[in-house]
Amino acid sequence: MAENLKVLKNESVLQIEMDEVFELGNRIREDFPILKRLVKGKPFVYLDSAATTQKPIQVIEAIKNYYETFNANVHRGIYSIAEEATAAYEEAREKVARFINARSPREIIFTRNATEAINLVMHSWGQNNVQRGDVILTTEMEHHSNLLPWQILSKLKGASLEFIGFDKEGFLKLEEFDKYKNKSVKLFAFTFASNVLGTINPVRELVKYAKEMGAITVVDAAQAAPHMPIDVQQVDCDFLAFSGHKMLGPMGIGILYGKERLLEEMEPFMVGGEMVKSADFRGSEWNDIPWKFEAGTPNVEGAIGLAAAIDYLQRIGMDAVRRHEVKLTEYALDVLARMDGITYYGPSSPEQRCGLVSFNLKGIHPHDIAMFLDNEGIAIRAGHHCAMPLHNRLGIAASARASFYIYNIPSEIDLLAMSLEKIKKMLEI
Ligand code: C6P
Repeated sequence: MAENLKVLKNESVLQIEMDEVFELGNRIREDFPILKRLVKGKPFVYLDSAATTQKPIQVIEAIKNYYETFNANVHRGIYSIAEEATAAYEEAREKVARFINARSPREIIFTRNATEAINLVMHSWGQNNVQRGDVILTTEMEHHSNLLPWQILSKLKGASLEFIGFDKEGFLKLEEFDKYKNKSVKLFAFTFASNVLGTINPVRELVKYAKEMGAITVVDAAQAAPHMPIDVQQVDCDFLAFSGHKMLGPMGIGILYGKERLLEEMEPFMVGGEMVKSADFRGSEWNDIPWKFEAGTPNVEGAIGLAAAIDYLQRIGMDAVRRHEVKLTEYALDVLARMDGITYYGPSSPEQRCGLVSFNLKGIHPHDIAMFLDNEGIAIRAGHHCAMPLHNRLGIAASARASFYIYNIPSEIDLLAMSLEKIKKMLEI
């Protein structure tokens, strides 16, 4: 079926030179078995990678190989396959550390997902460092995962929760930081890239603002780590969270990066097996970092799958991944901007956004758009994308969202555009 999509190249509704984008997308599509299936009898067009990405055969095989040849619990057994499993689990940690240029694998904690990583910071750092009268600062463009934990912490501690707003183009209003210069801001939590607006925030600059205020930084990189090179030493954030399933890896594995000094000082998030050096009936001595934060049997399969995903991405190169998405986004914005009745949200420059476009079509609810598109074999997301306050700020209840990854090609955007035109014709809008 990938063939059908390739053929469309010459029939593009818009003639933009996209050879590089076609080349990467077409070259790797073969690695993704799911992209060969039909949906409703049509070639499957997957435009929901911001929710979760599809998995290449190399990741599926790595997990299968683990279960077929060295499945065992880690850090416990002293027999061969347990040592092999432990080595693979710890190698995955080293790979993640290199992927984001952490100083040491000790700064990498395996969690279930980005959500759990942020909750870990809220419990283990926030509960012991935030006090009555302090300010917890975040932004108006956060996913619920980087908002609700701070709502809870501010209530528990009597701290005030404050927000940096965004302008009409979807950029943070940096001048609003001035208001907080003389306040006791303890923590600034913000998204690297918005899952609705697509905006890529000036992370290095935001970290600098936070430092000037004496606040620690929590960066939600769920929509950034899969899509562009990230260097935590250069960004200089204190914590950074992301999920494996949004970057070709399996579900149930996520990452919390934390600066070693902070992790050393923090109390564990959960307690139980694995995370202690010794225990007696009345007390226990915590394990070293990062294991202090990994209570219970970890997701070994997830770590191994994530390592295979990182290998895959690095073979392509994160710069090439980013270039591919910028071009696809440029193409999508161009196509959508030419259509009557479409409003899209976020920056107009593809260089300042990640590979997703949220939009509305006048006269039709986003859920109906998504249902209609499903009949055409096209998967997009519709709703509030777990960012209800952001949608309130935009003055809308919901949006439709098309999001892209390395396996997408411009002809899929053409199909999206043609199907949207069909909806308009059918509904006479
Ligand atoms: N956004 C989306 O369709 P988890 O669920 O923990 O893997 O990721 C949470 C999360 C945190 N921050 C941002 C910016 C996100 O986009 C997400 C996940 C998906 O937009 C699922 S709601």
